[in-house]
Amino acid sequence: MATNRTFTMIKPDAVAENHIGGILSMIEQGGFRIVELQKVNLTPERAGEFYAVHKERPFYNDLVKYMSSGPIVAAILEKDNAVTDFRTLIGATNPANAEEGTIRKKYAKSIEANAVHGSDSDENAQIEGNFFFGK
Ligand code: YYY
Ligand code: MG
Repeated sequence: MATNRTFTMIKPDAVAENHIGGILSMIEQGGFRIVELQKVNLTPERAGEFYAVHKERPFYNDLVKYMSSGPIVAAILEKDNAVTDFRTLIGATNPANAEEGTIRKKYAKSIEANAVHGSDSDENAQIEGNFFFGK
């Protein structure tokens, strides 16, 4: 079951600029079913926990500040090959390298404010989904 699901967040800039609808539309057009959906604020503590894997990276503190700067939208998505196909749909981390037709190409403003998160493995998809939606 886990292999059919991934986890995403629409990040603070994209939410603030009224791109929730546009991004969810691209997700649905991409063949994903929205299984769970929630608009929520992350405290710096929660954002830090979510990105704990990047704790030692130079961008960590700024990332935590950014991710707790305003509401985000968290969602669990379903599709065959969800994790891989969703990483393809969102495009490269740095929007300068994101391909035409990807969510980040269209909506990302910078490597930090890059519009969306997408899980990088089935295991993390499950962990990250549970982080917001419980078991
Ligand atoms: O999985 P993905 O979001 O594409 O990138 P990660 O390498 O996991 O980094 C997580 C998050 O950190 C990224 O979406 C933006 C931010 N970030 C950054 O601000 N500066 C970097 N040089 C690398 C990543
Ligand atoms: Mg990542």
